[in-house]
Amino acid sequence: MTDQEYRPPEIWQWERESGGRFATINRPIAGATHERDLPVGQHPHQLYSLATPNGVKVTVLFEELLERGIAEAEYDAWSIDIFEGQQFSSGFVAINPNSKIPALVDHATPEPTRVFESGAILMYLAEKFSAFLPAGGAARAECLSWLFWQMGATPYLGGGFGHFYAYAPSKMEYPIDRYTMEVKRQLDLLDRTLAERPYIAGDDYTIADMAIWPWYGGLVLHNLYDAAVFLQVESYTHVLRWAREIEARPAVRRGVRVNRTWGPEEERLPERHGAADFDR
Ligand SMILES: N[C@@H](CCC(=O)N[C@@H](CS)C(=O)NCC(=O)O)C(=O)O
Repeated sequence: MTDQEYRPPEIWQWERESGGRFATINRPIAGATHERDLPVGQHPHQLYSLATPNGVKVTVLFEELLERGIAEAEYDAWSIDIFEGQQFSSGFVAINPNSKIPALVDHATPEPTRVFESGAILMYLAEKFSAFLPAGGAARAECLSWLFWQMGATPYLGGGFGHFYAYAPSKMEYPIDRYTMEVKRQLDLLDRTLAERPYIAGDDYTIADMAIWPWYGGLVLHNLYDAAVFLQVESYTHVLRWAREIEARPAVRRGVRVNRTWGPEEERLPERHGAADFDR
């Protein structure tokens, strides 16, 4: 039977051998699979993450805060191997019941505060340190609008386009067409916006840029999903300009390395516990 001829059964059954890159970690049930506590370091902020685009958003913000001289933003970053199922440990599920990186625990509060969902973490830290998020009015509304745009839009890029174009065990025209259309619309939206302003929410670099850059910067600069030619990313010139400028920031160059467990040895930093770790 080809994919086009698939007829869903009356009741869906969990087919463990369904194939695809995420077949080993995808499950239809939430909750922990095994007992294991998380390590805790010395800094107020304990981050449990991986250098995927969603993880990089947060490590870039931490490094930007430190770059501004905000020493209270020091953090320990522990890597969670999502392909080994570490997001399903009892310790991780206790801080993120949704079992996805990134997750943060702030030990500087009277009781430890857990924060999950990258957008919530960016907002929590930006509010805590009054940085990279305008204090009020239209500027704050614009920044949060784009932050939440990223959280809602990018699943069409990652879970939709990336999954069917790059990861699915067989290529199907219908979903690839549907998600390519949407991703190109998103890139055009960003391009038109960045034609009129230096940063996504206006004149200032904010957590909206930090949320959007790892995904759409990855597409236009680093051939994410091996799709640069397919999507003709070179045509989005304003996105390219913005992405290159952000990538050149020292804090961003550090942030992308944190919790990176793959790629060239000199770009990896599986755990980060202090500024000196980058020199090793
Ligand atoms: N909306 C979430 C998405 C996080 C997410 O999808 N994380 C992925 C890695 S980029 C993950 O942990 N996947 C593991 C899994 O699905 O089991 C956020 O922005 O924090």
